[in-house]
Amino acid sequence: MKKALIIGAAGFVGNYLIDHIQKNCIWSIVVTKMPQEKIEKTGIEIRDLNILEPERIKELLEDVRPDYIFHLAAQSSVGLSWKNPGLTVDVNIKGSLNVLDAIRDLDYQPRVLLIGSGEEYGYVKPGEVPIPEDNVLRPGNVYAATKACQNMLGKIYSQAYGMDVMMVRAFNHVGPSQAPLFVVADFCKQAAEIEKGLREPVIHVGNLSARRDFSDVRDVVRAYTLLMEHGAAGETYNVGSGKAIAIREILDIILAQAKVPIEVQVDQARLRPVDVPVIEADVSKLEACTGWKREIPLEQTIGETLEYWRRQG
Ligand code: A2R
Repeated sequence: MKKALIIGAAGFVGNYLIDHIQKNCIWSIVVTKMPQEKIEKTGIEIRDLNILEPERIKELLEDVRPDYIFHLAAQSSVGLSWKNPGLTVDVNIKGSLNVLDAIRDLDYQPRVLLIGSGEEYGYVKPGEVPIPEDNVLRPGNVYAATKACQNMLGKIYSQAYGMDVMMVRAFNHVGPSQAPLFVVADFCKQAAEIEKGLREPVIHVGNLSARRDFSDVRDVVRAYTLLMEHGAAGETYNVGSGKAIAIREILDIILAQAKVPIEVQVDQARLRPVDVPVIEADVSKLEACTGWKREIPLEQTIGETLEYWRRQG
């Protein structure tokens, strides 16, 4: 039986990746989390790991000896990357390098999937959409720059040391339990609180014209496991829906599903210093390699995310 290691599994995606592997793959699962985090799952082995401690990564890998490594650990918020660029660089670049170096020291070669971001493409020109993997990278924020760097390091380690490292660029993924730092969760939380009478009937929003490529997190983790089985070393794969949608349209879906009338108010504090007008993935490489197709429509994801927030508190 193959053994999968998920580094950084206590986050939003890790939770869904564990569920997907348990239901669909005949793999044993070891996961890592930060010491202060909690993972409430059965049937998996749970370890503590901070990827800024290289010796601990080596000890863990030598002990666990995984066949497959999903590297999810990251400072994953664009907003926080403006406020704390140093931490974002440390975790997303130095932390990922620590993981790669520890894998390089092993006496065998596990398969590795480094999770990057569609944000790496940054300032995309109109003629470049949908964006293929070999598009020029023009990162527009600190988070994006660190993920672009992680991608380059993965490629370099694959070429220079013959390591079995693959990279993905995941576009926006959403679903129940995502932190309200991210736009869909933020809007759904506000809408649910308005329904409960906990706040005035006004949703506070940032830039509504930006177009982004949103997928259900369950479609995204399915792509990750398929790539682990079928992807090629040194390659980068876009993971997204292939269809950009304006944040305004997302908001309209939420307002249509809300049980009470809600007013929309643009809030200056929510406008980021830099924003990129359109990001949309070309997912043909992923589809050709794995046979993956998007399965869950956005309306369903938003409905379930709204339900999740209605159940909170
Ligand atoms: O920041 P925390 O305490 O929530 O922990 C996050 C964890 N993490 C770390 N793990 C090990 N060593 C570190 N130095 C370290 N710093 C942070 O990585 C969190 O539990 C996990 C990432 O989960 P989320 O922030 O919920 O990200 P999500 O949405 O699961 O995204 C997974 C991957 C990331 O690489 C994103 O950049 C990409 O997919 O989109």
